[in-house]
Amino acid sequence: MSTNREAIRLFSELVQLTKLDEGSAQSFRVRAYEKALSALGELDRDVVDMTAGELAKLPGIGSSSANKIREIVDTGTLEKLEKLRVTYPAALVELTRIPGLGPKTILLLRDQLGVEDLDGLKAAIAGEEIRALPGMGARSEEKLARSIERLGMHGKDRRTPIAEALPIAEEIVAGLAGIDGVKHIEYCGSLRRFRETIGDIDVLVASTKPGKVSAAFVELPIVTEVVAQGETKSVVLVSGGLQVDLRVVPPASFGAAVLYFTGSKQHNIDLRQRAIARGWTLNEYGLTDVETEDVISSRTEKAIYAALDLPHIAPELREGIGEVAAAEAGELPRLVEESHIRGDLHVHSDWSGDGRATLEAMLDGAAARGLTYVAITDHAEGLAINGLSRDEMLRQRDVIDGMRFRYPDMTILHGAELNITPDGEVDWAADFLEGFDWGVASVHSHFDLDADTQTRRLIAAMENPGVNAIGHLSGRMIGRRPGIEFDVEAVLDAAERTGCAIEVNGHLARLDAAADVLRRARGRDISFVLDTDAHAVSDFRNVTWAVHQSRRGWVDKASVANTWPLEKFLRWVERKRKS
Ligand code: DGT
Ligand code: CA
Ligand code: CA
Ligand code: ZN
Repeated sequence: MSTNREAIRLFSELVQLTKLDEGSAQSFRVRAYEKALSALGELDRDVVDMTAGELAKLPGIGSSSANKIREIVDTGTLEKLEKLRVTYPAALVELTRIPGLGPKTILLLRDQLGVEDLDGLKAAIAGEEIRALPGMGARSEEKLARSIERLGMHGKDRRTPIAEALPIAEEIVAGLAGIDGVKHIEYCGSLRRFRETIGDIDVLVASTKPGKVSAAFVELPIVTEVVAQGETKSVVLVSGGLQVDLRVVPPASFGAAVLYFTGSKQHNIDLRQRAIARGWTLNEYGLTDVETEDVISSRTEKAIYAALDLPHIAPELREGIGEVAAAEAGELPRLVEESHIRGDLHVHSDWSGDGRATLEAMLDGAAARGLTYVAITDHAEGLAINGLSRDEMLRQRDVIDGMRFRYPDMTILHGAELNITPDGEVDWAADFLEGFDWGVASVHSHFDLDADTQTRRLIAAMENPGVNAIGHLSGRMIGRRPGIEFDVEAVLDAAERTGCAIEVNGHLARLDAAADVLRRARGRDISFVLDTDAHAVSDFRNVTWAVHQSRRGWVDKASVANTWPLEKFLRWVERKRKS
C-alpha cells in the first residue's frame, strides 16, 4: 500500500498549492481534491491494482482525480503538481502556516510587495508596508507580527508539527522494510518520544548489509535532496524541507543505538551517570565495562535499563525531567496501553457537516475495534456550519435506538459535542441536555479572549451537569493556531471539584490537553478520557496518539475513565449528570 501513501502525500500537496493558485481555500477544485484525498485515506485496496474507471466509481473521487491517481501510479509524480511547485516555491508555501494569512493575502503580498518568503514578510512588516495594502491596516499588520512571534517561525529553528512528520517517518520505515539484510527499523529522536513538534526525523536500521540500506534510502520517492550519504550515516531532505537522519547499525547493538538516538539528550546523560557510578560506560554501541571492555548489554533497551537497575522507561517519558529518579523510586505512573481502552467518547458521523462517514459505518468501526462502549457526539447547533438542531438530535437519537440491537456487545451512548460560548454557556438548557447520555463541551471560537475570561469560560462549562468532559481543552492546532490562554491551576482545581473529565484528544494536529498541562494534574483527583474525535473510520487510529499523549503527560491508567469496566464507567457518567 506504499503507493496509496505516496498518492495521499502528493494529493495533500496538490490541495495546498491549489488553494494558493486559486487564491481560495473553498474553490470547487480545492474541494474536489480534498474529497479525493479523504477517499484515498479511507481506501483499503492498493491503488496500483485499480483502473481509472474503478477509481472514479469510489465515492468522493471524480474522473479528473482518478486520472491523477493513475498518473501517480504510472509515473511516480504529477505534472500539474510539478508546475505548481515551480510557481509556488516551498518558502512561499510555508507562509500558509501563519494564522490569519490566507492564500489571497499571500498572493497580494507577492504581487504588490514582492514577498517571497518569511524574511521578506518580516521586512515588509518592519517597513510598515503591509498596512498600505487594500483591505489591510495597521491592526492586521500587528496581528501578523504577533502570529509569527507566537508560532516561533524563526528560520532554522523552525519545527515541524508532528502531524506532518509522523506520516513521513512511517513512509520511510515502510520503504526500507523489505530491503535485503534489514533486521529492525525504528524511528527515534523526538518523534519516538512523541514531542508535538519535530526538529528532524531520526531513523535507525539494524542491518547486516548497511550499504544496501543507504543506497535505497536516498532513492526513496519522498527524498528531494541528498545532503550526505555514507555506509552508516546518511542525511536527506524530504519535500517540505524536513531533514531525515539515517543510521545503520549491526543488529547486536540495535538496543543501545535506539536508546541513544531516542534521547532526550538529558535522559541519556542521566543514564550515563548511573553507568559511570557502576564502573561502566554507556553510548550508542552498548553498556560496557570500562576495565575489561566487556559489553554488558546492547541488544535491547529493556536489558540495558535492567542492567542499570531500572524498569523500562517508556520513550514518551524520556525528557530528563525526573523520570530516572521516579523509576528508581518505583514512582512512575502506570501508563495506559491501547488494549486498556474500552470506550471512545468523542465520535462524529456525517450527521454533522464535517463528518465523513455514516453513523452505521462509524458504529461498525467502533465495534470492529472491540469497544465495550462508544458515544456518538455530533456537533450541536451553535457551530453554524456543522451543528445539528434540536430536532435533528432527537431524530438521531431515534435512529440510534433502532440500531442498538445490531451491536449486542457494545453500549451506545447518545451524546453531543457542545460549543462553549465566551460566557461558558453551552448550546442548550438543562431540560434538553438531560435527554443525552453523555456530553463533551469544547471551545470552537473566540480564541483571543484574555486569560481570565477563558478561565471563567472553561470552569462554567465544567460546572454544567450536562457536560461530562471538556474536549480539546485549549483549542490549539499545533503549528497553526495557538490555544486559548487560561489559568491551568484554576481549571485543574475545577476539574477536581466538579468531576468533569479532561479529554486527551488524539487528533494529531490537536493532542490537547497539552502534555505540560497533563503533568500538572499529577497527584490530583482528576479523571481523563482518551478520545479519537473521529470524523471518519480511519480516524479511529487516533486512539494510538491519544495513548502516546497521555503517557507524555504522565497520566496514570487508574484516572482514565474509558479504561474502566462498563458499570463503573456508567455510574461515573451518571454521578456528574445528576450533580
Ligand atoms: P529534535 O530533532 O530537535 O526534535 O530533537 P531530538 O531529540 O530528536 O534531537 P536530535 O535529532 O538532535 O538527536 C537525536 C537524539 O540523539 C537525541 O534525542 C539524543 C541523541 N543525541 C544527539 N546529540 C547528543 C549528544 O550530544 N549527547 C547525547 N548524550 N545524546 C545526543
Ligand atoms: Ca531529531
Ligand atoms: Ca537528528
Ligand atoms: Zn469533535
